[in-house]
Amino acid sequence: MATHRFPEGFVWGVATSAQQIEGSRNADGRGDSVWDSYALEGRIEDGSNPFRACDHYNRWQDDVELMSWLGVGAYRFSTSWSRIMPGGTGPPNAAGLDFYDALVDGLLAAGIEPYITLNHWDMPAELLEPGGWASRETVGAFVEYARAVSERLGDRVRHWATHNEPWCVATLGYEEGCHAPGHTDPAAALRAAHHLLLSHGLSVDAIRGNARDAKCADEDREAARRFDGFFNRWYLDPVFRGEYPFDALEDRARRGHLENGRMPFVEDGDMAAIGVPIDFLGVNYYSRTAVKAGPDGDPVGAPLVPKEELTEMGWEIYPEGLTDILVRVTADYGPEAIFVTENGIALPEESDEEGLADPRRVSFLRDHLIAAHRALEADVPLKGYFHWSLMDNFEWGHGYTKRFGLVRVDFGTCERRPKESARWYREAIAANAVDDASGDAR
Ligand code: IFM
Repeated sequence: MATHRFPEGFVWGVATSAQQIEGSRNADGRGDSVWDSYALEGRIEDGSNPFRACDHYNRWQDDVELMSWLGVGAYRFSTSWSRIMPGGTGPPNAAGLDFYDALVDGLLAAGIEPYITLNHWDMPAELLEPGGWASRETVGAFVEYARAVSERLGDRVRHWATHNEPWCVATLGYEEGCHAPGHTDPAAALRAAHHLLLSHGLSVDAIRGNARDAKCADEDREAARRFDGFFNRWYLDPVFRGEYPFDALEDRARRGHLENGRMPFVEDGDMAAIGVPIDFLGVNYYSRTAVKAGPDGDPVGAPLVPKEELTEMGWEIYPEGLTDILVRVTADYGPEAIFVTENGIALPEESDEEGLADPRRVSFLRDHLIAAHRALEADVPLKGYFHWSLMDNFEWGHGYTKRFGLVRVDFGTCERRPKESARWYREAIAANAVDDASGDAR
């Protein structure tokens, strides 16, 4: 049995997001978010809504205690944009800021470092009026929001991320329509992507000012390039190289997604603003995607032969991909530091009497941590790992049908109970190491 020991100071964490756990929809001046409106339109698979979720807004102290018990050194959460800027613009809602102020203090008192994400998809519903992310006005609104949060919390929070998985916001929200706001307009999705990038670049200064411190045939290879161009490089190239990937731009032009062959919404100075140097890159990894060339050469899903049963999301379990992506982004973009900001698995409700046995999550965790360790051995500047998620929560369009938590949540009573995986993770954190055979479920 080999033991994979992590470096001194490696950050062990768990992650959540505001809309997925907080609930308290209209408490203390909070306004509706685009996801509240989307749920009200009846767009969630199980007919549910995030209005109560895990009731974290009222139970955050219990959740900090849970994290202390786990032994994590860090907690990645998001601030709710619509709690802080209820109408999208105007003065911040003091009660909203107070909530996060108390949470940050509670975390720090427990020795847990807060890692904040400003946009984990819950934009104020009012901002849809001018077009949501498809409108340049949203850029300014986001910068103001980033300023307000960092002004209040920047004296204690050192780690800030602007947007979580911007591809999901732009493509799923504005092109494919399966995420809020549910639009299906590829040109709007390109605008949304640009405004997300620009608001990232323009808010970095505001935050810094406030915060301390398989072998493929050629056509399949071509399809993979196209997929990667829009899924990954469309966001990474502007941030690290100050330009959109030329090949991906040509693909979009060919598909008629540009406006008269151009992107008129890119203004002078935008790309320099987007390319402002960053301190760390957050990588969210769940699975790999295999594509092949469709009839027109564009990427379509390719069949895979998974080694084991797919997850509840229908995703393959492929730990090797975590090593690959970490090594690749290091080689291609040379980030100063990388965190795995999300990695996790949705499983069916546990069938044992207690409802707490989740052996597949244990082996998933173990295998992905070993994959992360391999990346460290390959000189990837990996500084920490955040498991998604601390607890079962509202999984967007799927409602409460997908459970990602280390901690089980009874959605009737909101009672929390650590699953076996939480106990396993706790031991790995305490040892700062993972053994190959530990928790073997197969
Ligand atoms: O729950 C989501 C999270 O909000 C963003 N990343 C993927 C997770 C699982 O689908």
